[in-house]
Amino acid sequence: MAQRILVLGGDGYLGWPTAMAFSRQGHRVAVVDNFAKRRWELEIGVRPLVPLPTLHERAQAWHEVTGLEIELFVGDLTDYAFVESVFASFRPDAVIHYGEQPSAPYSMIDVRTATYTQANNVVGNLNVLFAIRDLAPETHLVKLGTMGEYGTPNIDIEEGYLTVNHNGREHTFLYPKTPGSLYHLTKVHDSHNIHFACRVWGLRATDLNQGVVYGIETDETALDPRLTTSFHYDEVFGTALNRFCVQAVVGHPLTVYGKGGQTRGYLNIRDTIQCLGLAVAHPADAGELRVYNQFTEQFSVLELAERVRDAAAAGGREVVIERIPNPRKEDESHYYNAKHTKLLDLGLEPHYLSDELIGSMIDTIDQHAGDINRDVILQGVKWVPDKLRDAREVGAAAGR
Ligand code: USQ
Repeated sequence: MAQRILVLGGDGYLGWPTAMAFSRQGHRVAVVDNFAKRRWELEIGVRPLVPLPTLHERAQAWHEVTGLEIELFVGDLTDYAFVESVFASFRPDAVIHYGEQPSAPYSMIDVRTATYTQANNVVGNLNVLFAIRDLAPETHLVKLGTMGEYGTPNIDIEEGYLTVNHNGREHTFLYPKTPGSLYHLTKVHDSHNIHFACRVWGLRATDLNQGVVYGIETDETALDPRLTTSFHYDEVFGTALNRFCVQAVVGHPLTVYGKGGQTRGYLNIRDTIQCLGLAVAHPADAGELRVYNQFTEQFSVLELAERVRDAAAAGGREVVIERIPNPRKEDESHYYNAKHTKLLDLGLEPHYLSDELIGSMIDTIDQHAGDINRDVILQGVKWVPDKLRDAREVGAAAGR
């Protein structure tokens, strides 16, 4: 059944392809964006691999290519008056919330980027919860969380909740979270706020704890070059596999941080689109917070680099792996077993990572090889400032 779907963060890597996919499926779609991502790019001196048209030009191109409309609302989710006006005029059945600062390194640059990330993400999400409560209480919130909320605990990761037996009694809690960056923490705060809104106000929500997304193309971006998505390879906004494919194209050593045993869940951007479709088609009940772990396979970062090195070699490109000092503070060898069956049970048909897919990503990226800026592959953001790390090391050596 056609729904009115509001995509928050609809100018982004995932938001724009998601908006197009729902529009093509016959839903009425509106997107909200304040172009903050385009500002952060200017601030840190990076740009997406393929230059992007403006959001208005993208929507116009979508109309020319498909005859369909995507409506636009330009504004900031931390401005409640704006959020209220969007809800009052569009009256969404479902809200897909991507509208947050998504980069762990960006949140770790300094106090300004850290407090900005936390305020932007947490306040924006709270505004959305209040707008749903007061203007559209039956609306289904589909919120992009992250697998990184869980961190890497030494036990199995369940899908959202953990039942604890304690002194002979039992209770089910939101799964305990130990995230690895101030950005990932914002998603934890959001999850708790959404849980509260469901428990106390009876809202309905689905939290999608998504793994690392890779890929450059969806069915809709492939329709026209103007519909391309925002693909990053720099240290701050690029993510593991996407970065490695770009590095392979320019012959840069593949940048494995530390030992490379960091294991994460991964999924193809096409599967992100599928998962959002499944989440919207199966709304949570009033008062329910559903949680899905949204990824299809898990890899260590070293395995991923080896896959890219081998696929690149098969295409005649020699590239080496370099284990560089880890700019992050994270476990580099750890237990990892995260459940992820609920979306499969709803019908998700994964596009698993294949050598062919890596090869085709490399070929697509190669078409833009001349635009790749090697200088932004490493930008020097560190989780622990050198000064503090040195002081800690001196202290440890002195037995303090
Ligand atoms: N890594 C490398 N080399 C690189 C880049 C990353 O070894 O050149 C390692 C990182 O240290 C980390 C792992 O690869 O252990 C993943 O890092 P990433 O940069 O690919 O992804 P991350 O910072 O975790 O964040 C990304 C998205 C974020 C989303 C998250 C899902 O930017 O929005 O929430 O993936 S997850 O990782 O499951 O939390």
